[in-house]
Amino acid sequence: MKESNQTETVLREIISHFQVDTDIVPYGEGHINDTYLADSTPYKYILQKINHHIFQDPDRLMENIVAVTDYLRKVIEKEGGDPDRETLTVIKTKDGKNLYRSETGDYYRMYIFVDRTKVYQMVENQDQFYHAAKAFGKFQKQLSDFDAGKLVETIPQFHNTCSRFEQLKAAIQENKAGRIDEVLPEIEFALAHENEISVIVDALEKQEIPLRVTHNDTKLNNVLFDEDSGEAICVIDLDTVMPGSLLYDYGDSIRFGASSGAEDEQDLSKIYCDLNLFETFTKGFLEELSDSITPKEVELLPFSAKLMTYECGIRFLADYLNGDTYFKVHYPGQNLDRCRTQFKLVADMEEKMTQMKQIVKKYYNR
Ligand code: ADP
Ligand code: GN1
Ligand code: MG
Repeated sequence: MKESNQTETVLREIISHFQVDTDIVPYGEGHINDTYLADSTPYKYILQKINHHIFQDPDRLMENIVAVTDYLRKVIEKEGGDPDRETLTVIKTKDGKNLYRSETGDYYRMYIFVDRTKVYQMVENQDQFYHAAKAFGKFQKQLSDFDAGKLVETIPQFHNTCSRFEQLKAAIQENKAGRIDEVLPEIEFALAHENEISVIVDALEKQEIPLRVTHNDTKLNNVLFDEDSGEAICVIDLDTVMPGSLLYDYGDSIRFGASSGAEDEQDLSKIYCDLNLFETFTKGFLEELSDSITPKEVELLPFSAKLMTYECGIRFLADYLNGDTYFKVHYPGQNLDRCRTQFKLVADMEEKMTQMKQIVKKYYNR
């Protein structure tokens, strides 16, 4: 994709405020921020325009990220790892800030590009997903003693499925984009699951499961794989690192990575929850966290996969009804396609719940 000359000029101006001098091209497949690769080999950087409609306090957001990555650097060094490759490194602006605010009011940040790594939009083999599980499990372990009080909630109630349900109801009520008649079966499916939406929220509130520092957006494309070893070495996209539940990270990983197809696959006959992938991820995740995970969390693992998938589905549906204002879309019905794959996965997981529970038991037998 080639940026227009005008955008190129703007980006060149933006980059002149950081301590680097390079060319820039659009990069990656995230749904939220605008990402660019700034390449002046051998030095490469990631430049990102932060979506400040979603992240409304970019300064505090960057304070979170700097606090978390500084902490991780020390842990990684102690463990004998390479912090430049195993966590994100923020590049400051020339005047020593974590962000550059452009004249148009946009916020830009820069990271070291972790070179000789790969990102996958879909799992290509079991081994990859096993390594992703280890990476997300390890990430949580490395942050287990991090003072959660230092973190702001960058998006309040991010994984509160009850709030998400209310947002869907408001979207249905308002019908802003006039699309309600197209999505009646999806609305019916969403509303029929109301009795389950509070399970994790309630367990947290009653302290049946602990609040931890979690990533909250554990998609496969938010982890970088080393090109040589094939191992998942660096967890990225740290915008949503906040106090949360381990179940969010596990559930969201399964939602995306254990699906047999792409998030926006239109042929729903191709979409199901792959139990081999489910098992592989569960194994890797529990290997990393077996010392700290609680029995109640273990009990809720299979359900969390279903609930996180459902939650994402209702978010896509609400965004479709609102006129695609949150998630980036590349064609008009993409959010609806995404919603449908998520609901197909939920229905499939419902059928496979007994097997999913058996698999979890196999890797946690205390
Ligand atoms: P979004 O919030 O929009 O998902 P991400 O932070 O996940 O944005 O970045 C989008 C993509 O850019 C990632 O999936 C990955 O391919 C790439 N990327 C981001 N940061 C780095 C980095 N430091 N090194 C290498 N690639 C990166
Ligand atoms: C967004 O930024 P990205 O593409 O990694 C979203 C996640 C959703 C995901 C669905 C901040 O993730 O919550 O699960 O899309 N991130 C935010 O693919 O809303
Ligand atoms: Mg991302």
